[in-house]
Amino acid sequence: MKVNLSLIDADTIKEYNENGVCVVRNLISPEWITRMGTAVDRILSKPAPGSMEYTPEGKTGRYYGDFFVWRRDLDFNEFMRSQPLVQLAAEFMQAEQIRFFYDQLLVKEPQTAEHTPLHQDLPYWPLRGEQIISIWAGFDPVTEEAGAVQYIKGSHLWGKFYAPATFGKTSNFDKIYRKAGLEEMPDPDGLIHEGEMLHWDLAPGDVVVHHPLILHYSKGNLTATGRRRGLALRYIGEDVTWDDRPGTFVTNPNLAKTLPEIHLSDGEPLHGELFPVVWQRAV
Ligand SMILES: O=C(O)CCC(=O)C(=O)O
Repeated sequence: MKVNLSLIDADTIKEYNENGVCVVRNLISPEWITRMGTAVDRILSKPAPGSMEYTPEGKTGRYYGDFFVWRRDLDFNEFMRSQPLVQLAAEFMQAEQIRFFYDQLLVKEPQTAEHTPLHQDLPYWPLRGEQIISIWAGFDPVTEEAGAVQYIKGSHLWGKFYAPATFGKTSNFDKIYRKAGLEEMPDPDGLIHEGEMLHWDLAPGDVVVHHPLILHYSKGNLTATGRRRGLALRYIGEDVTWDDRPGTFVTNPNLAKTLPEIHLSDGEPLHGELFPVVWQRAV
């Protein structure tokens, strides 16, 4: 082990390697939960260019998506750099150095019907490498009825790399993703039906850690009043390089115009202020 385990044990890493996902309880302090709840509401009240409203107009609820929020909000910035999160990423990936790839805010307000489609994350991303991890944190209690993310156990090992699915019909991402020319997922509903699904009820403070190739989705939030404010934090280790293939999410012009120009060539390790180093192994 390069990184000593203090937040998880070797069995948790084994479970993650086999299943592609696992839960870590009680990671985030109540102070951070309160602070981030307020920060999320601030973002929701002032959507920015590049943010997404996935719920069609006139429908109940709200499915809101946003990317790279840390760049415009100090609380998000400090949260993604906070000790338990970066330490957890380092322990799972056994990395020398951790960079932050991006954060993705995924809020489903009560009575939101929209599902998150079944997908793998890596086909959306301009990345190659093994040391890539997502930590999904909720700032409300999360249940299946409120839209807990559900995972097909072990699907990260299927050797599949399916075309990205767009989260919302008007997001403009579909045109981009078609450029990737990847294999379409044959029958998402069938895969969900036949697969062994994993999900957890979460208390604020719990997080779910998932592999970039695991198939996952979520239903709407059908509760009357329970919010589901989730934030997916993506961390990478030193083995990750830039993949310049077409059709990744950063090439969406709506998003690209909110980001600094990216000067990374194919095969290059990530660097620069857009992907900051957030943890370094002590020598
Ligand atoms: O929060 C959701 O509904 C989906 C989350 C997700 O797709 C992710 O974290 O990669």
